[in-house]
Amino acid sequence: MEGKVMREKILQLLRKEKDYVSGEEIGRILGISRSAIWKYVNGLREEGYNITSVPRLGYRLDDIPDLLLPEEVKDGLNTTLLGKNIVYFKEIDSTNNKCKNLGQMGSEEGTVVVAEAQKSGRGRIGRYWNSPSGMGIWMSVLLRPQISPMEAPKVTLLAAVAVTSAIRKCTGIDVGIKWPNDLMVEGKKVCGILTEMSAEMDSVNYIVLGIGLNVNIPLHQFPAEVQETATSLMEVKGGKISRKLLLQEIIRQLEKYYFRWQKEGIAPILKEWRRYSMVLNSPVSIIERDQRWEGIALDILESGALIVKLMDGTIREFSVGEVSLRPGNG
Ligand code: BT5
Repeated sequence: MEGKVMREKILQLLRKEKDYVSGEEIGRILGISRSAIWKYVNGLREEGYNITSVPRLGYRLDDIPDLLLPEEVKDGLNTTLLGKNIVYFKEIDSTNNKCKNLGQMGSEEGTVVVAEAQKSGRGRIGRYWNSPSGMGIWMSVLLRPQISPMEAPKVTLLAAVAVTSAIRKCTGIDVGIKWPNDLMVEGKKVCGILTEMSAEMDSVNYIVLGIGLNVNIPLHQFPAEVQETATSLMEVKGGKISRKLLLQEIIRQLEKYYFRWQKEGIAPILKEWRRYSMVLNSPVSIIERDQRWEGIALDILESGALIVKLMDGTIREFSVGEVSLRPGNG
C-alpha cells in the first residue's frame, strides 16, 4: 500500500477508536510491521497530531492539529462539488495565483486551494493582503460558471453572503457586508474577497474566487498600517475559533449559494445581501480614481453596481472596479 494511503488508514483507526489501539491490532488490520507503524505515527506527530504511545497499550490520538489539512477538512464536509478536490500548502505566494494555474491546466470545478500562509497575498489593484501562518483562512475556489464576463461580479456578491452566513452560523458574530468586497465587524475589516477571471469576449473560462479571512490573528500582529482598520474574529469573540470548522462551513455555504444562483438567479441572493449590508441607507463617500463623491447609498443592482443619491440630489451608479468606499462625512 502506498505510504500516503497507509498514513490515512492509521489515522482513521486512531480517530475511530477514541482510546488506545495496540500496535499489534493496527499491524494485523493493515498488514504492516510495528516499526512501520512507529514510522507513520512519528510522521503524523511531525504534522502536528498529538499521539500518545504507551508500551503494551498502544497508540491514542489526543489532539488533531489546527491545520487545514485536506483530509481534516473533507471529514464530514458533505458537499457535492466544492471541496471534493482540496489542494493544500503550508506556504505559497498566493492561493489565487495557484488556483489560476490550476484553472489554466483544466482542473475540475470546485477545486479549493488553501494555504496556512501566503508570502504575497494580494488585494485588488496590486494591494497586498497580510496572511500570517496558521491564523487565518486564505483560500481560493475554482469555478466554471457558464456566464458572460459581465456577470462575474455576481460571484463576489454571492461569496459575501455565503461567508457572512458561515461566520454567523459558526461564531454568532454580527458580521456585515461593505460594498463591494469587504466583510466588517465593529467597523473593522475581517475579510476581503478577490474575484478574478479568465474570459473570452462573451464567455468565462474560469473564475478564481479568493477569500482572506482573519480568524485567530491577535491585534498586535497586524501590520502597523492596518492596525486601526483591521480585526480578527478571535479579537471580537475573545477566544480562538476552529479554522477547520469555519472553513468547512464556508465551503458548504459557498456551494449552497452557488447552486442557488444557477437555479434561481441572483435576485434571492441580493435580498440577503441587502439584509447584511452595512452601507445601504447610510451616508457614503466613494473614491473613484482621483474623484470623491458624497451621498447616501440607496441600493445594489444585479450587476453589482451601487446606486448612490449624491448631495446635489442626482442619482449615480458606481460599478465595481477601482473604487473604495468609506462611511460618509469622513
Ligand atoms: C481585498 O482587497 O480585500 C481582497 C483580499 C483577498 C485576499 C485573498 S487571501 C486568498 C486569496 N489569495 C490572494 O492572493 N488573495 C486572496 P482590497 O479591497 O484591495 O484590500 C486590500 C487592503 O486591505 C490593503 O491595502 C490593506 O490596507 C488592507 N489589508 C491587508 N491585509 C489585511 C488583512 N489581513 N485584514 C484586513 N485588512 C487588510
